[in-house]
Amino acid sequence: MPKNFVQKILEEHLVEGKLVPGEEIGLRIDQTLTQDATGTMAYLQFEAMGIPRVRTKLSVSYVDHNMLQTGFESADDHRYLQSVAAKYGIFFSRPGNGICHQVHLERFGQPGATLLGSDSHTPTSGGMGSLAIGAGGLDVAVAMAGGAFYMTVPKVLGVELRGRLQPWVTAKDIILELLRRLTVKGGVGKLVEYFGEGVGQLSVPERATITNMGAEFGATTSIFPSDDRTHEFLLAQGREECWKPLGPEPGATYDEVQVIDLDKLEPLIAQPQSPDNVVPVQKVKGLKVAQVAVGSCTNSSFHDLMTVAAILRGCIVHPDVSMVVTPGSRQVFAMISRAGGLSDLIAAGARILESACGPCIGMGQVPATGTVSVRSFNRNFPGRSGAVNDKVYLASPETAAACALKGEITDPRELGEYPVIGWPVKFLVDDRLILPPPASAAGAEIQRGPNIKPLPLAKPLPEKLQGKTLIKLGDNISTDAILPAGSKILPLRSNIPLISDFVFSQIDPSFVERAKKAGGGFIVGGNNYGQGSSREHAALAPMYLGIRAVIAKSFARIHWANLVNFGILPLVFENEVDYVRVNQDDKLEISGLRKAITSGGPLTVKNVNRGFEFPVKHSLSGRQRRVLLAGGLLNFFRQR
Ligand code: MIC
Ligand code: SF4
Repeated sequence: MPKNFVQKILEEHLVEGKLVPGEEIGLRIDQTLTQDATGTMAYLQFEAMGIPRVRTKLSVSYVDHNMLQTGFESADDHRYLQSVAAKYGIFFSRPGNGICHQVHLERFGQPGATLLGSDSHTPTSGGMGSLAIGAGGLDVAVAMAGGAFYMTVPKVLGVELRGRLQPWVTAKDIILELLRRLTVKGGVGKLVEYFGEGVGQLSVPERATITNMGAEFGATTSIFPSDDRTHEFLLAQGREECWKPLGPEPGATYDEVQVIDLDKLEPLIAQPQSPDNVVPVQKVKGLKVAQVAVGSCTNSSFHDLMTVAAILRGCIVHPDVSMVVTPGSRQVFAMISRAGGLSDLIAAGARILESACGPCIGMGQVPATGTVSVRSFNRNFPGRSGAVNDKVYLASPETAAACALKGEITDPRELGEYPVIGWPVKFLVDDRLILPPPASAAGAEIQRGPNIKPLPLAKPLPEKLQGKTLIKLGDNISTDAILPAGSKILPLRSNIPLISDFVFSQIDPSFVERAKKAGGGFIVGGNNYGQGSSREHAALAPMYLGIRAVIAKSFARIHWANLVNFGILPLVFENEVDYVRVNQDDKLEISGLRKAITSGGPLTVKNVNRGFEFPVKHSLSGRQRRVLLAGGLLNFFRQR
């Protein structure tokens, strides 16, 4: 049978298991990336493995999240990361060089390679034909140590792009349309491959906007073929030697197919507070806007920012709007400056921020109370902007720029002629902010500031678990809800004892005190528990507070794997009615745990208060069951 592109890359990198949907496989990882907010943990874990040098073909450490440096913590972390990179053979992208995904696409991504990143938007590099997967820091640490990356073989969803995009309709609208169709959980357990005549129309950065935001429907990753457009991009980046033509074999098939008629698409927008709450811009037009933000790893390429600059040229941002722009990388920043786009943005009154994640992760620019913020970003989960009841809308840079000019939600097609920006034949290449690792680690010393606290480890799984249901949650709880980011909490990412005080702080400020008093307990969740970010802190911090099991209707992929890695049992209600029958403060008990986990046998939870029992299941592989018995992946790795 002719193979699709995903099957070809999986086959080439398979080191364990069989390529049968639902089975666990081990993949060889060619490249890794980390960012500072997840990287410190990943490298503490790597250090604990006692391996002298990374064993990947390429590993890069980026600094882009924790940039405000409101205290000493983040600067200390950055120094730690730089010293670790030099010691272990890792490239170090200095603060100011840009957002990890944008820079990786520009300078390191490779068609046909596997990339594992400690950030959920790692699939951005799928835009150039890498199989790029987001994971927890510990999985990335294992990959750096030369270990395989384990995942359940997903189904392959083929997305056929037909026809041509109309003026003012963009790559962002393609991915918003898919989110509308699939919802935030519709891609869980799937790999997405784009094909069809419409693919050739999209440049690599536009493809990257699409693969980036595939994270929002929970897909393991998304990928485009490596074709002439990929060649053109790599050539313009001075990296032509990386290019090879790659794609599906003629006649290849997919487990499922979605067809998108590009001609019929119109500008779309995701309403608060979920990226799948998508409607045509027309439907919400006229709504007053107080803030517009253009940037993030989704939409901050040279082309995106030059288009916004052309829209704003000679105009001024509406008096009631605060507009901010974050260029995706230093390359983009320097190029919009040389091309005059930066002056247009400044003249229009846009506030220019450094090349980093910035407001996307709540590092500044918290919107005013009760106001609408339109952002070219990828996530609008409750509270992510920094305001609990925020009203963040997600749209293309074009729609965002139209809103900035008019002061209300505006269909960009009302602006008249679409400004066509040419693609650069040559990008401005200057890698001096990327420090290659020295040939030898001799003399390299790791610099550890006082914010970097030793990594807590879980204990081996006990025979019996008992405790209270500390919290009962609804569907689609994101890791932003479990452990928020923002300028107050993000600097504590290297300090689990301190950051643990913020678990569920936005939804239930009493949670931590209750968990500490009870010495731990259970979390009960709905569907798609743990969607969004890859931050393993959303597992580590609850583990630190004594949580040893989460019982939910279903889990998001990365968080599910993170729970196992840190010794927390992810259990699934066999019958959804039992979810209704469990309440906060109910005392639960699971006995015969080690035996059941060892044998893979059935598990029953006793609700002591209400006097009934209910069955729970799990889809853990044999390897994951051994990891849990050992009390997490690090304990398991050390035992071996
Ligand atoms: C995000 O977009 O939520 C982040 C911040 O980039 C996270 C990583 C993190 O929490 O550090 C992600 O997407 O994985
Ligand atoms: Fe950074 Fe936002 Fe992208 Fe996460 S989604 S990597 S916070 S820009």
